[in-house]
Amino acid sequence: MNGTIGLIGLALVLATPAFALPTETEVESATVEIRSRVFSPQQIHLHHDRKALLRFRNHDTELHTVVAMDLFLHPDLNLGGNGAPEFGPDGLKRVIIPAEGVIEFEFTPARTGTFSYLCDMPGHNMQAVIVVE
Ligand SMILES: [Cu+2]
Repeated sequence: MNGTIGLIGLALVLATPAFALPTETEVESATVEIRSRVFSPQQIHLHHDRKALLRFRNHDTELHTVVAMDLFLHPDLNLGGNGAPEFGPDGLKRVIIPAEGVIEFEFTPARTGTFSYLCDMPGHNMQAVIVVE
C-alpha cells in the first residue's frame, strides 16, 4: 500500500513541468525602422513588467538620434548595437545611430503610459511614441 502511494507520488513529481526559467521567448521585441527621417511604426506597444528588446534600425545615410528620457530611466536598461550614447548631468541623454546602424534597448517597462521619443538632429522633425500597457 505504502509502495503504491510512493509510486503515485513519484509519478506526480515526474509529471510536474520543470521550473519555467526566463527564456528569450519571454522577451518582447519590437523594431522601429527609420527611413527618410520617419520612425516607423509611429507607435510601439510594450507591456508593463515584461522584459522588452526595443531595436532602432537606421536605413538612412545620415545620423539620427533617439532622445527618450522616460525610456532611459529604467534601472535595468542595457544598451546594444553600434550607437553612440551621450550622457548629460541627468544620465543618458540620447543615443546617436550611425547611418545604416542599429541600436538596442533592453529594459523592463516599470509603468504604463504613453512615452514619446524624438530625434534631435537639427532640421529633423521626427517623433513617435511607445505605449506601455
Ligand atoms: Cu533624425
